[in-house]
Amino acid sequence: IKDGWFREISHMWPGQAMTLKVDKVLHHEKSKYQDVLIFKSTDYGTVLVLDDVIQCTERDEFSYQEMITHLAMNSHPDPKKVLVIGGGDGGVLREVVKHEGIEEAVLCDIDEAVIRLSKQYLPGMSEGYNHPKVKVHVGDGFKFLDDYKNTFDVIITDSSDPDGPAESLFQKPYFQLMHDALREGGVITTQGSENQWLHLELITKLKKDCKEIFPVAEYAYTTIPTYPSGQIGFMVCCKDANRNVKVPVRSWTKEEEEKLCRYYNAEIHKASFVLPTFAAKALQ
Ligand code: AAT
Repeated sequence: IKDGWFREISHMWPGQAMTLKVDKVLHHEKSKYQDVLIFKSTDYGTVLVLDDVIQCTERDEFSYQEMITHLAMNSHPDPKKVLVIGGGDGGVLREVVKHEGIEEAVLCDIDEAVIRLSKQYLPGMSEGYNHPKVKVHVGDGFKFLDDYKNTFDVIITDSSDPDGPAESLFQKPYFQLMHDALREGGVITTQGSENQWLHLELITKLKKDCKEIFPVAEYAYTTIPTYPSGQIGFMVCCKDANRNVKVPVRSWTKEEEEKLCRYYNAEIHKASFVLPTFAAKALQ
């Protein structure tokens, strides 16, 4: 923070930086794994920052949390057991429990500080923790997954960027672990290493790795002002070769959609897989 502005400077997005005006710093600590900063911004509500990278702001988080969750959940005919890796703010859990058929939603985040501080400073996201079907585990997602085979219907990896404690969650062995932890017909979504403007090479490699493990592996994206270049991508993969994840297999009515979600709807589910020519070509 300099002169009342937070600047998100990182080698992961060379020569550019999102800048948010700070109203007040609410909390700052070094956890076991990362530097945790929470501040109140002038126009984006409360902001969570890990190792100098914006994780979420109250104003636009729903775009990311709804899309990463419902792209997976609505690509499964009847998800009962759901696993969230990362997602310590609780926002993805909040979205998962909107699906009434679920029997269990497990969250595994590496950092208890993110969970503790989100409960204190981000009530609109951490409300996800209050649901009776939610279970929380603090630990490394890679290690956690290794203990589960043939268990989950949906796995959502809401992780920080590849530079830091989440590095292993972007590599091929992790996708194999997720594949093996899924039951038949299972679906995953992951934070797809940022976006088309910045990381086309990384995304191309990620998609190729996924394709070698899952019969279905597609790239989708959403718009979000406070992530680098205003968008972020997802890998959406399925164990069932005959499933088309680009079209929801379940959907809410228009009225339900408007009540439950502010960004996601059945039309944007389909549209989020449509890529501009330069990106489509690279990912072919
Ligand atoms: N919900 C949107 C915010 C995130 S949160 C990313 C979470 O991943 C953090 O809570 C962090 O503690 C957790 N995490 C990091 N590494 C691991 C790991 N190895 N195992 C389990 N959890 C982990 C995503 C922000 C995207 C940023 C885009 N620039």
